[in-house]
Amino acid sequence: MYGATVEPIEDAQTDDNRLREFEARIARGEKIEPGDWMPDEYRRQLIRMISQHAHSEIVGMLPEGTFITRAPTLRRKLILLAKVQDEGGHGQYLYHAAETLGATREDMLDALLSGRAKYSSIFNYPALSWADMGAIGWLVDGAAILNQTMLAKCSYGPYARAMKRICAEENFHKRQGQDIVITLATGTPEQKVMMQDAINRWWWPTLMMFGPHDTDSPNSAVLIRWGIKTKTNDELRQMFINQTVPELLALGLTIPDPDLRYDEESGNWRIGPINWDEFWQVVKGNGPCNQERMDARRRAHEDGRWVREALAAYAEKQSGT
Ligand code: FAQ
Repeated sequence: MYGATVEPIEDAQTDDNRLREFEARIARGEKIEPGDWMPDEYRRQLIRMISQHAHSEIVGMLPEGTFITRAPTLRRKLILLAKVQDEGGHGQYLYHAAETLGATREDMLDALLSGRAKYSSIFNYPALSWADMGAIGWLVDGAAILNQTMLAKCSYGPYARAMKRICAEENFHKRQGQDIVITLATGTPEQKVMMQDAINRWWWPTLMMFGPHDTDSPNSAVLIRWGIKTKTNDELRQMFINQTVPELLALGLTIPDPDLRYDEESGNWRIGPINWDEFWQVVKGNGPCNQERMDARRRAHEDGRWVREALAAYAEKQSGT
C-alpha cells in the first residue's frame, strides 16, 4: 500500500528529469537515436508522420507510373522509370525509419490498405497528360524538397538521415520536371497550352500539400517544441510560392490565381484564399482518385503475396526451424 503511493511519485520525478534532459539534448542540437529515452508523444508523433510520409511515397508512384508506357521518347521513359523507382525506395527508407520506433511494417501497411492511414492529398489528383509529368516534378517534388530539407535537420536521427538521402534524389526529380516544363513552355503553341493546363490543375493542390494554415494545425506546436519541424506549414508554403512564382512567370506561364500579387513591403508573393473544403474532402477519402489509388495499392499488395510467402519460407528454411 505504502509502496504503491510512493512509486508513482518517483516515476513522475524520473520522467520529469528525463524530459528535461531530452529537451536539453534537442536544444544542444543532438540527435535522438532509437534506443534513447523519449516521451511517448514524441514517439507517437514520429510514427504518425513518418508512416504517412512513407505511404505518400508509395502512393505517389501511381500518378506518374501511368505515364511510363506513354513517355514521348526512350530517354524520357528511362528518366521517368528511374524517378518512380526512386519514390518506391524512399518509401522503404521511411518504413525502416518508422520501424526503429517500434512500428511494424504489417501494421503500417494494414493502416494504409484499410483506409485508416493518411497519405499526402496531392496524390489523389489525376495525371492527364505528359505535361503533368513536368508539373509534378517541378511543383510537387519542389514542394516536397522544401519540406524535406527542413526534416533533414529534425531531432530524430534515423528520420533526418533518411531525409538527407531522399533530398539528394528529389533534387534530380525536380530538375527533370523543370526540363519537361521548359521544353513544353518554349515549344509549339499546342505544347504551351498543354503545359499551362497542367500548371492550372496542379498549382492549388500543391499549395495544399503543405497542410492547413498554422492556426488550424493541431500537431505543429509539439512538433516544433521537439525539433521535428523547424518551420511551420505557412512558412514553408510561402517559401515555395516566392521561389516558384517568378520562375513560372519568366517562362511565360501564368498562375491560376486572380488575387496573386507581389507585396513590395514584405517581399512576398501574396495568394488568394485556398479552398480548404476541397483539401479536407480529399484527405477524408473523397478526392478525384482516392478510390483508384487505394484499389491499385491493394491489388499490388495481393500480387506481391507470393513473394512475401516465398521469402518467409526461405528465411524459415535457412534458420532450420
Ligand atoms: N495530405 O497538424 P497538421 C512527396 C493532415 S512526399 C493529407 O498541420 P502536421 C514526394 C495531418 O496528417 C509528400 N493529410 O499536421 C513525392 C493531420 O492529421 P492527423 C508527403 C494532411 O503533421 C513527390 C491534419 O491534417 N510528405 O511528395 C496533409 O503537423 C512526387 C492536421 O495537419 C510528408 O509526408 C496533406 N497534404 O503537418 C513522391 C512529409 N497536410 O495525422 C512522389 C512529412 C496535413 O493528425 C512523387 N510530413 N494533413 O490525423 C509533414 O511534414 C507533415 O506531416 C505535414 C502536415 C506538413 C504534411
